[in-house]
Amino acid sequence: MAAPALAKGKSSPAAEKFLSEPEIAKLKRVKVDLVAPPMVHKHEQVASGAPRIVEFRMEIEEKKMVIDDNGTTLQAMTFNGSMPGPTMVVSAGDYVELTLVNKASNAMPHNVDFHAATGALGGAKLTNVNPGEQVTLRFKADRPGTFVYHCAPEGMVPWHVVAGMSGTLMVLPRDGLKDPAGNLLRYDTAYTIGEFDLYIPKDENGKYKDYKTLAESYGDTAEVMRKLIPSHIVFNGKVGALTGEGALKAKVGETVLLIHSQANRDTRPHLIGGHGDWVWETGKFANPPEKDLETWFIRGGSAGAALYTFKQPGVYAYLNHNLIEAFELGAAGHIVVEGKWNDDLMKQIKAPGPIVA
Ligand SMILES: [Cu+2]
Repeated sequence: MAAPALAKGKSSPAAEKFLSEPEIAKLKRVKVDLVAPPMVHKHEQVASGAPRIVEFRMEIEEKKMVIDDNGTTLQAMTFNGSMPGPTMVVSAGDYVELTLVNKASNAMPHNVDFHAATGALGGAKLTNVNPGEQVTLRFKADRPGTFVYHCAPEGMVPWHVVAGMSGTLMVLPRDGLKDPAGNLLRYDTAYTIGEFDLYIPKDENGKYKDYKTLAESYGDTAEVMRKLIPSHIVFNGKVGALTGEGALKAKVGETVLLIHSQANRDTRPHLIGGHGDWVWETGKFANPPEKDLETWFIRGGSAGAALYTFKQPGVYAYLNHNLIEAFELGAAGHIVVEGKWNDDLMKQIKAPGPIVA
């Protein structure tokens, strides 16, 4: 039986037993309603039972989105109307069963490639849907970690990805997250951040172009893409999406899991005034996490995860620490933390004042 082996945290392919279709049919089914980023749907951190089939449904929505404070627009493509798409959470050994709906109002064919899945280009070959169609894919989530998923239609892969079609699947170990000594690591809240490098074309006067249709934006966008210099780099769909009203929230003493995906381009997350207490920068939970990181590194085409327990109140910035990408191009958000200040960790001994001779 696969279940006992997985319960011990063994996920090496050699130890794996493959279930037959009748065995899979006997598994318990659970339906999960996805929630919009930066939130993550309710889930258990330690699996309470045997592997299940977890059903998800996502609708693809093409739409024009405003991506900065100057009203610049992106002819975007999204899973469920958001950038990134919603984060899905299962436990290792569970089966993901996704129904992917391509709304009739869309113009393009789409599909989905799960980096967590095995075979058929991540599922992309089995999920090609034209506008007005839907498809259902099942795969075994047999490796723990945070994994990118993204659209990957033949001949148009990078365009669909940089136009917004990516998200994260988090596969938790059945016995939960562990530090290198094997102690259980828990979080109080999980937030999901998707970082997007955008390539908005400019007209002859240097102004960003606005397109009436998705298809019209393609040629110019591909030209900008080939230069490899993004016009904007944003968290969750827009410059400032995670600031002000959209800022993430926490309390002193609270442990937060920050999931960070980048489907196309490298990034280097950093929490100003904080750290990564435990970080899986390559995002795969069977590997021991690193501790005390100032800045970590998410490879383009992956998702990573960092745990942090807040010790001081205040407004923190969470950003890509190429500071030009953060402050000029948009890759920055805020975490507003309530609680009591700790003078032992930091104290202003003398406030700024005139220089004393
Ligand atoms: Cu697509």
